[in-house]
Amino acid sequence: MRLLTPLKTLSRLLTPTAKIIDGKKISADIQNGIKEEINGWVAAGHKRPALRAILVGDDPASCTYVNKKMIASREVGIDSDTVRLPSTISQEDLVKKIEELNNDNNIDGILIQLPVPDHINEREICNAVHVDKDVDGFHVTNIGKLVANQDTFIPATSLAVIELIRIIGIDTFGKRAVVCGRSKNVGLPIFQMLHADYRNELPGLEATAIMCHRNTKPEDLVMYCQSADIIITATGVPGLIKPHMVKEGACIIDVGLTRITTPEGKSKLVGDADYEGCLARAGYITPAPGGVGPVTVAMLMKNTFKACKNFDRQRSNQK
Ligand code: BQF
Repeated sequence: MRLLTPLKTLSRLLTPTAKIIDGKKISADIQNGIKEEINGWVAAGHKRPALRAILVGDDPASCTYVNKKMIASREVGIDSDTVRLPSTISQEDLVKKIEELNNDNNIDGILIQLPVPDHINEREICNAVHVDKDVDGFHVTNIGKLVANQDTFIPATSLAVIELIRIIGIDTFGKRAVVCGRSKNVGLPIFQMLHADYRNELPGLEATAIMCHRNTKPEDLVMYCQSADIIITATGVPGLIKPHMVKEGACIIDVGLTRITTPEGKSKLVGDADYEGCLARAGYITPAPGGVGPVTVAMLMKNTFKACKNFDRQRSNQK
């Protein structure tokens, strides 16, 4: 028996056991579904959904993300374009540009690629987007609706996390879920959806949710993670989630994406979890990249089509 236990441990360490969640494949399947729906929608004589992204400056990561959104739009049949503005643009001129798009009846969805330059007030910019065109769900009214369990545009990253949990088939009712990271656009909406009551206009996942953040004591983070059935991490701290913090069979959803330089001097993107190590402990794990990211883009497509259908309903109610 003395020999068996370390051998078991050793074999667990050497043998990856987690099921790897293929975000690219899941995203492609979702987008194919949306594409079919939009085809039917347009064939039935409705207006094709239209999305505009506003990109301020030329941050390489932001450019990459906007491009991914444009490619996805083209694939699903959403008319899309990027409004590129100089990083020196004033707050006032940026608001004017947003209002132009707000007043354009052909446009259903507007997003401002974040982050914006330091001299721009991000909160004001998010609130400048028409509530019904706010496909990112960052307008203060839409955040309020989310917290009040009302139907709204749920931020795409949180929708992606919820959708992945549903597709994997993880039961959340009364289960322990730990969210690492408390950003307003990612950690907070995920936390909100996880703990909310399912008997609502916006059904929640009924988990016992715990929110950890930069001031959570390291030993508390370990304790909460060890107790968790689901760990959702969105901190941008590579290696934050280590194998000893993961309950055997737990589900890890890794939202982190950080560009690092490897010891060999190569640049690459990594998530928050010690991926190789956690493979041997977790039951399910999303790789980063290739996990939550692609599904996030698919959820933006879903939100844009939703905005389009909402406007269509508004127009027919006015008739
Ligand atoms: C993939 C984002 C931080 C800050 C601002 C596919 C995306 C990313 C990765 C993507 C992200 C992250 C987006 C992969 C949008 C997700 O293959 O793994 C797609 O486009 N994302 C963003 O718009 O702004 C961010 C992360």
